Amino acid sequence: MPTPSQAIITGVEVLAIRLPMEKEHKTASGIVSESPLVLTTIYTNTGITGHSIVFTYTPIALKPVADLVMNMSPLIEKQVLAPIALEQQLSSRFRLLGSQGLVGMALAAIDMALWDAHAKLHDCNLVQLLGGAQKTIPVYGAIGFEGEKGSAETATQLAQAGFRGVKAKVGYPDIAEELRVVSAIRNAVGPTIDIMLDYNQCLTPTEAIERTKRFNDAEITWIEEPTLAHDYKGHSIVKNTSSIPIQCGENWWNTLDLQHALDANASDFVMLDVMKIGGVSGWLRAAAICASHQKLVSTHLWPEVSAQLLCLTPTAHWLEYCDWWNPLLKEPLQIENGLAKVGDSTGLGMDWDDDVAAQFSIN
Ligand code: SMN
Ligand code: MG
Repeated sequence: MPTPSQAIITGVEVLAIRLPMEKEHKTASGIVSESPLVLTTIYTNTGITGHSIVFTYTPIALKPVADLVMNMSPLIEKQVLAPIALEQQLSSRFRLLGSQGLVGMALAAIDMALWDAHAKLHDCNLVQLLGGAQKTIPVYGAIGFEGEKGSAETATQLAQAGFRGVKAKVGYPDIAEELRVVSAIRNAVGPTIDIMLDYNQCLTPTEAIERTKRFNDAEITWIEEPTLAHDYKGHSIVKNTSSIPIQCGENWWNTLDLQHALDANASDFVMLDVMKIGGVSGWLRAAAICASHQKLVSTHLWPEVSAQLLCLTPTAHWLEYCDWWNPLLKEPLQIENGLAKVGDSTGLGMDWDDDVAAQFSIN
């Protein structure tokens, strides 16, 4: 068998699936009612394969992203399995077209599958591969746009399940209702559990300034994406007037968006999305930038690989829990006592059950 440094990529396979969700996720900017997922497998001459999963938010983008990943296959076939080198090669290859949006999703699918194969070749997970160790990572659960009663009920369930925090979708048309939702959540979870609020970009900066003032006594850990994700100046104006920290980042594409947002002083905290930031390679660069700016880093979706990445992130903060893909995964993230526990299995934690994938495949 070839040694890990002699591993050669022999092929790529892609499966597009539409995984149903147990409960739809309502936000101020739309409802997520299913998970359109692209499942990528990278084959090597060692017999080891790499897996990754990317989420396209809407089924409209599912087939195009799957096709893009497949079309990228000739660019990596017959090459040595070296994730960092290949990421640099691919990103220069896409400079003319650009590497955000659907292309960015496909590049992240390739990058994560390469890292998965690389870790498996070394018979370890990503944390072990890169010399990290298990950290204490508090986990919060999500409350959708569910009104006063629904939000309080979900908050109670999350608190009973041991989550250390709860994040509620907000952006209600009536601010009085919004304040009632937040106080119902506080009553439900008690004083020791953190509460975060997520506007999903639905306010203007002026509205955001008005609303954030109203929460001053509510002990809110952060206010997320109050205005458009790429309006860094708008976010910095809100941040400068808010006594509650501002959280942004889930919609930043690649490390240059992060750099521009930090240059504009747009956010107190940073929340990275492993797909949009550029896979594992992009995350590692982003983690270094955040460390040098002393910015606390939380995660967005992908709890399994994100828990591993937080163990490698000097300024690790919170892990966002999301169970949408659990029916597909062989080993969903374990949470003990409200803390994320990185398992002993090899790779990134994205291995799927073939029968479930086949059941929901659109290929
Ligand atoms: C979110 C995630 C996925 C889909 C819609 C909204 C959200 C979050 O903003 O923070 O998890
Ligand atoms: Mg969010």
